[in-house]
Amino acid sequence: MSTIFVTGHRNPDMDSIAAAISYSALKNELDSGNHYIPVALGPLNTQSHAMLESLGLPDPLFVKDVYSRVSAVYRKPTLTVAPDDPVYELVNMYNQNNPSVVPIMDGSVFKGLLSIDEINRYFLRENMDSRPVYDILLKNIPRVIKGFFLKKCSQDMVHGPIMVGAMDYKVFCHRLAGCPEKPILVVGNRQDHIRAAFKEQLPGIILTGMDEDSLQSIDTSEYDGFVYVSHEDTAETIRLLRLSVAVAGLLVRHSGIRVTDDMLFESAKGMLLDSGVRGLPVFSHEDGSFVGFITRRCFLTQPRQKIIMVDHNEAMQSVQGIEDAEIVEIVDHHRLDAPKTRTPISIMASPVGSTCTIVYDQYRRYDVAMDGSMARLVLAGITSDTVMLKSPTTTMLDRHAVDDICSRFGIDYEAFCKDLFSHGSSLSSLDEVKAVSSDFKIYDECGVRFGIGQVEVTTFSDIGEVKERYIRALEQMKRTEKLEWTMLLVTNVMSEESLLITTEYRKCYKLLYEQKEDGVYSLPGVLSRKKQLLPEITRVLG
Ligand SMILES: [Mn+2]
Repeated sequence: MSTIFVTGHRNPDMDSIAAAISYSALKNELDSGNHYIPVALGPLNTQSHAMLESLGLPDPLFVKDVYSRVSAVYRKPTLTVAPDDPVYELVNMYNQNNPSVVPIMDGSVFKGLLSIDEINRYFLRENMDSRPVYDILLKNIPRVIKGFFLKKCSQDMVHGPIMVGAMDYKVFCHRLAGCPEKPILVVGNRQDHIRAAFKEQLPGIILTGMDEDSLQSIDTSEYDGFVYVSHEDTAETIRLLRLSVAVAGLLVRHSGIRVTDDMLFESAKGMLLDSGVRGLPVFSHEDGSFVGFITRRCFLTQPRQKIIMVDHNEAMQSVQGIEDAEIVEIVDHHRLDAPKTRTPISIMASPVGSTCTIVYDQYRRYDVAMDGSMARLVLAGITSDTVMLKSPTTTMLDRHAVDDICSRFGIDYEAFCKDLFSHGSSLSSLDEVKAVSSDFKIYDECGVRFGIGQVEVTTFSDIGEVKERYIRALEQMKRTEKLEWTMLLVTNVMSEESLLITTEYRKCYKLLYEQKEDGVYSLPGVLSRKKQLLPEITRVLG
């Protein structure tokens, strides 16, 4: 079961939002093996927001990017050890489960990561030239060696090499005297040896092969070290004693490499490979807490977010990190300039007036019934993109889809349009800076850099009272973008005409449009910036 994002383009319009939601619904109906989620790459415009609200539909999920991150690959630990745990337990974990790494946790605090390398290093270090010296936690001895304490000492930990008292008493005394460090003694039932060890105040004595009677005769009153009675034989006692060292002692200090769960897949992979260790701990980017670890195995395959592109097909217009994603389908009505895909995919592209028209056709093709809100949403997408079927991009298929939806759901199309565009509002209700900048395009023609914004309204009646502040916003835009000329095409979608608000420019007098007042021209029948206004501007500049 994969989660597949269905996304429209950046700066989403009504068609993108409606297509993402209605196509997700269709796909969820057709394919129960995956979960399709409509997403938006930015804030919704007022039209889309109002439409979703009136239909009682939730806003699509906002997605910032789809880069592959550590969060998708790191492992949560199933096995952990405490700093004091004996190496014996760690070795058993490796024998039973062969984990890649095992975190040392002091309660909920992360202390370090252990791997088979640290265990190997411990045994290698132990078998170097010089006689090994051990730090042995008293509490670990009964955890590893079957037996009991005859006497505990005041310290929690003892330090020293291990020595066996198997030799002749005189030799033993001589050896003991020659020891640079007092040893932990492992000895059988040899009363002379034991008394000498007490006298020398060795850090600890482990007795092997003792019966009850012999134990009775041992007087520990003058001795400061510990006495442990092992139920194992001497060889086994020594083997286990070496494994009762605490795992914290195995830890090697790391170089301070810090991996967080929001890190990019490729950079974390590089960090792990460069580090030369088997695993690196991963911390939450939010609160810094330890969440898990990464090993090489985590990077064998890159997890890719599956996405369906609707109402666009170019990477530039799509979600950030699309290069990391897997495009599984495209549903669109724009020119084709799609990214290369790794596997064959479905592309439903057609030069119709809106992507929602293609979605409508897909519902018909698979014989899936639209419910009332999905039908109205699709209708809104078609209506918005074709400007109520008036735009030159409108095709028979768009008209047919509108007719069919309206008749099946008893929708009064004129009233529907009025309602949809009523949220386009008037110039006085808009913020002039946002109105100028939200859909602003910069052009360079005949050596002149200029910009044209476009905004949709349902009335021009307030132009007189707002003209000055819109011109000020255009002047500001001209300065910030270092342009020579800035304009705002104010389109009345109800009456199919536009006004052009413009900054002062020496060639304005050449415009063929009727000047209504200073800086405002009337453009009857003009709806498209690209197809209608731009050619006139280019002519004036030429
Ligand atoms: Mn569209």
